[in-house]
Formats: sequence, structure tokens, C-alpha cells
Amino acid sequence: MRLELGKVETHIHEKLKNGPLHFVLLDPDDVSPGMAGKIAAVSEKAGVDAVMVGGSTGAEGEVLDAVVRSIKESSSLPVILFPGSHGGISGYADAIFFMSLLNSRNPFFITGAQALGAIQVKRYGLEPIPMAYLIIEPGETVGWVGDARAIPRHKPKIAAAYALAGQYLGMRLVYLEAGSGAPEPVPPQMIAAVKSVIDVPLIVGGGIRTAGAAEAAVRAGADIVVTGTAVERARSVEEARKKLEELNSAIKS
Ligand code: 1GP
Repeated sequence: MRLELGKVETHIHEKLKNGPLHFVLLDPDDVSPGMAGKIAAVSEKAGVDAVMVGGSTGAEGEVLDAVVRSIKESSSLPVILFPGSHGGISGYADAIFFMSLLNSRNPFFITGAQALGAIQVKRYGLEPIPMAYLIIEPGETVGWVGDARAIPRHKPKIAAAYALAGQYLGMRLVYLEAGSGAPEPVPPQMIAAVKSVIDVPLIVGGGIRTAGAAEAAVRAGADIVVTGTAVERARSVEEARKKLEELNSAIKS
């Protein structure tokens, strides 16, 4: 059987030909379905390329379904699940980052949750996109929950080794994660070191809240920049729109 890339992954590759992309992450534990829909609508207008939905705690079941459905009703952006475990699967999304937390100490986050979720992904017809997920210090909640041996910020070679191992294991994306709300994003030197050894697209997220930080990530080699907290913290839809435009133009300038 020949494996063909799915619709969302193909779309990502097509868009990457024109430059770096901006994905917005919405955590159903932090945003209501109504707000998620509104943020998705302004994200699309601001030029964001996809919405990721997920989180480490409480992003499951009805709450998750309601957020995904609201986003689908309010925008035509692809919705990609970003699950904390097999509980983070919703049949209403378009695709799922089928991710393995490679530097976890706990096999549950490397292959266990994946085995528990695989049949459901197939049943729902979700497009799985295999991804190497690496936690960089400080790692925040996902680092703690995922029992990660967080890669030290000053050790870019360790990140590069894990990223290349992920690619050789067949993963088609690498995600460097400092953790949602991290005080500092992944260091540019580490992004550059990883970029220099892999051929698959590189996603970077965690702690990117300003145009300067987004620009630095792209300059260092990030293909896709993820922003979550910066947008979720906005006190109004108008404030979210302004933040999204600022981040989006920094990523694409
Ligand atoms: C977290 O990388 C994402 O999984 C986004 O992080 O919330 O800090 O933008 P922020």
C-alpha cells in the first residue's frame, strides 16, 4: 500500500514554499467555545495558516469537541489537534499531530498514548501527521505532565540529535517546545542547530509573545511559529486581532 500525504499536510507543504507559517494554538481549558470561534475568525483575517487545538490538562471530551466545532463554524482554517494524550482526540477536527514526546522518561508519552488513540484516529477519519515533539527547558506544564527530561537551553546539539533521530524514525515534522507560557522562547542558537541537520519542517513554540521573538525564531530557521498565550490573554477580540496581526506580519516579513 502506498502512503500518500493527506490534505492538511500537503496544504502545509504548499504554503511553506512561500515562506514561514503562523499557527495559533487554542487550549480548550483556557478559552470558551464562543471565544475560540471569534479568535479563529480574526486569525483567518490576520493571515494565520492553521489553528491547533489541545492542552495538557482538561482539553478533552465535550469541552474539546465544542471548541473544535466552534472554530470550524467560524473559519475555514484547518484545525489540527495537538493532544496531551489519547484523550485529546476529537472527530470534528481535520487532522491530528500524531506526536511522540521523544525526550519523555515515561513510555506512555512516547508510544503508549499513541497506541491507545490510533484506532480512534482511524475511526474518525482524522489525518495523522507524525511529529517528533521535544521539550526544551523550562518545559512548563507539558514538561511536568509529560515527564520530560527537558533539553537544557544551552545544549543545542542535544536538541539536534533528538530532532534528527525523529526524522530518521519517519516523523515528518519536528516541534521544539519551550512550554506554553514559558518566560523565554527556545533559544535561536538551538533552532539554528536543529534546522541545520533536519530536512523536515521545523515548528517552534512556547513563550513567543512579541514580534521580536517571532522574528528571531524565523530568522534562526523556524518554518512554523506557534503562538497561544499571547492571543488567549487578549481581553477582547479586538485586542486579539491586533496581537495576531503584529505576530503574523513579524513571521512573514
Ligand atoms: C504551547 O508552543 C505552544 O504548546 C504555544 O506556547 O502559549 O507560550 O504561546 P505559548
